[in-house]
Amino acid sequence: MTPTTENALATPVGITLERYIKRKQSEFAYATGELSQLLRDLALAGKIVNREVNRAGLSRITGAMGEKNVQGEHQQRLDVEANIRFVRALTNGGEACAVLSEEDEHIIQTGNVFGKYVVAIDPLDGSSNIDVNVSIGTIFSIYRRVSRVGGPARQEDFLQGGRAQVAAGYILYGSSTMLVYTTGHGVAGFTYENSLGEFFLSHPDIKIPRQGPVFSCNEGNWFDYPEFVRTFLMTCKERRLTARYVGSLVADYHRNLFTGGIYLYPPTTDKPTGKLRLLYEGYPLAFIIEQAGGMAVTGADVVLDVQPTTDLHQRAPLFVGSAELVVELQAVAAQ
Ligand code: AHM
Ligand code: MG
Repeated sequence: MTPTTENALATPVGITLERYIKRKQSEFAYATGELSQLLRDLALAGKIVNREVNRAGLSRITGAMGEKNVQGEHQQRLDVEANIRFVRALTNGGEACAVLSEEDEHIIQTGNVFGKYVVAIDPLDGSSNIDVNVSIGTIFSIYRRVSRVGGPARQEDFLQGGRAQVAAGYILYGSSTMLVYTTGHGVAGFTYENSLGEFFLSHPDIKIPRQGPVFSCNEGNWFDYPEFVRTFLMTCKERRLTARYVGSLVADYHRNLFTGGIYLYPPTTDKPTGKLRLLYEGYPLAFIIEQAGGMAVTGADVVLDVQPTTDLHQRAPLFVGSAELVVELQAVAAQ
């Protein structure tokens, strides 16, 4: 074997998600295979949602449902479809005893009372982009339950705080579909191969650059942003950073993860705690970014250190991305 062939075989790039999860199982805090199964279940639902997203224009599943979700936001058909797919996969998989979804006010008990994990999920994020063929995503966060195994899950299982997450990830339905996740040992990215129906490892150890050229926020809210945010954004412009904003959190986050940059969803006059949800948006994306060498804050405070209240759907401001940019923002916020 030539040295090049040998290197190519040693590097795990190109192995399937299945195989990767199996290889990495020993790194999990509780290496019994249950968390591995949970990740497989999420990937399976992700494949199904990917299929629905891909043919959305053809299968009459775009458009509004005419209903509002727990956040008072209009539900899109695909939002509802994605929610059903993920909850079903987690129910059938058997490892999750409960699911907290953006689409449902209350915890969903899966009936798997012996399941040791709970999953908080935004099944399809970026609602305003669903009908217009722009990238959207799924975000998930996994905890080991603290309630008694054998009984129903409880609210406390979901309110352990960001540092208690055992795994977190997202799926980006973009120009290619990717699954990116962490179990606290770095961040790995998998690209979906449509014709084979498999996720393959494409980005084994993702690190975000310490600095970056991009700032991402909805500048239409400028006059509703607090002073510290406007001060920070002015410095970005003075340094000629580039503005990039898709309006789908996963897409904006994913781009900045690779290019370096900062994503901002600040408090606004209307929404004093911001728009994004702490349990299934802020915490998981903060866990991933820290594992990738970046940072996430809510202003002066580090996202993963924020103590949750009792509101499962609580919101928190989010500033996330390259460490140096986030530290700068945090310093301005603390003044
Ligand atoms: P959603 O959960 O209703 O999809 O809202 C979350 C989305 C994020 O994906 C995105 O970053 C943000 O809302 C965009 O909000 P805005 O339109 O206010 O800029
Ligand atoms: Mg959403």
